[in-house]
Amino acid sequence: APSPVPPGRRAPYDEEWPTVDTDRLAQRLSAVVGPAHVLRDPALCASYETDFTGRYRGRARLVVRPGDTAQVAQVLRLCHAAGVPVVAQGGNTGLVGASVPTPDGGEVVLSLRRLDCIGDVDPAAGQVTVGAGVVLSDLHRHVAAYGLQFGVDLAARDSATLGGMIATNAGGERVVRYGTTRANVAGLEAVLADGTVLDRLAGLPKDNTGYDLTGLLIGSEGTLAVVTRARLRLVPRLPERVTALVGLDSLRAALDLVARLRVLDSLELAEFFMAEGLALVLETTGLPAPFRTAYPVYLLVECAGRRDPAEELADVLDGAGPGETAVALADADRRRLTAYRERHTESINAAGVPLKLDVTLPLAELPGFVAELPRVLAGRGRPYLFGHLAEGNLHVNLLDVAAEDEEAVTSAVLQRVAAVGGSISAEHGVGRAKARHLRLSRSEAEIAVMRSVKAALDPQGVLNPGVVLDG
Ligand code: 2HG
Ligand code: ZN
Repeated sequence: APSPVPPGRRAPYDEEWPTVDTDRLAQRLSAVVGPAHVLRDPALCASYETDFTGRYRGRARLVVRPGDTAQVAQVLRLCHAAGVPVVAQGGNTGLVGASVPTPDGGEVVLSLRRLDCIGDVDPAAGQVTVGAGVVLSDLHRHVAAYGLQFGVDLAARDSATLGGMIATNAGGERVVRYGTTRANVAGLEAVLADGTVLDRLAGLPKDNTGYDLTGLLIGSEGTLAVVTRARLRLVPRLPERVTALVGLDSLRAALDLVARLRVLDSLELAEFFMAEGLALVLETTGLPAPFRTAYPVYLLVECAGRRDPAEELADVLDGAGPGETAVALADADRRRLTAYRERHTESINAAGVPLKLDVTLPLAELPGFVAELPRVLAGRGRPYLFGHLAEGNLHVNLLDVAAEDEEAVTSAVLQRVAAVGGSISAEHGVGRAKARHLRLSRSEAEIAVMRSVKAALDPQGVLNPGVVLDG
């Protein structure tokens, strides 16, 4: 039945759609993707409507699952004509509410998961073309056979899709060596709100022909276009790998160690977590404690090279000061050490619905920020801190924040981050979670430019309204 346009939304502007008629839209979409790929049954839509922390929940007008770029273009053309907002979704592992619908926004969820083709690796170029729905761990497996690897890796590798990683410019664990997703994408194919396809898949390493559209779309969180395919840069797969876990007395000691590790060209990862987080991980997962003693801070380090990097890592760790070190070379042992860090997210989730604040701090400010945090929180919520220490990327997870305190706590923490020169979103994006705080990290002039870009690419405002830019 025709439904009224929700408050705050533009009316459908195409004469063909005097009101948003969901039945009719569903019919038209079914003709494009096949009826099996238009979901309206609440039970089938449910997994597309809630983010994986359970914090962001909405109701989709319907879920549509196109199978290729041409279908994505037709889906967008129809939604655009009907004035219906569209939320693009990949593996739905995002943490800022940018890939799920809102409770009453009437969004169509556009799932890209069926775009899961992985092309042949081009060994001469060191590149591969993938569909937006390819899952990261499938990509890792596919390219390994060519002696290559994709530089970006993260704990959600078994669900996160490349399209979502590109939309959020995902960082993850190996940024210290390979950079964020942006540095590892050579080109894109994407569909604009009105169904226009942009093809920048050639992946030419040198191509200075005007504005960098690929760079613009990376990290745009589904607000400027929908990524359908990507040309990815690959890096040599390094066969010799060593992982170490170090227990330390303080964050300052961990940072001193990072400074000494940075001189190693084999350094791939330097991650940290703290005593409270480890205790929760042990309790949830049943893993044995890594050391007999508990330490305030733990640093997880990985080095990789053509030649065994274990010796050079040992040389640096020997000077790490008081604490203990566990070193692993075999894959299974390395995975065990990594699990203490990677299983933080699920362990925190098992204990409740966390308030997640993903921030970057200048490294010199990090210990001071952490020491200040109890004063900033003033007893509101239990903090669990972990993250990517080499980049100063702190995942501030807070459990048990009362609903009425969430806004004040978020503001207080993000203001503190901005005051010491950090960023209010390191790698998870702005999403809906931080749209109203964007001014803390971006100037009025920058936000005005961002609004102009949004208006130019999506003049009807149908792509992910309320994400990145509020209102
Ligand atoms: C990670 O580093 C992810 O594991 C998730 O970015 C962080 O759960 C989080 O807050
Ligand atoms: Zn992270």
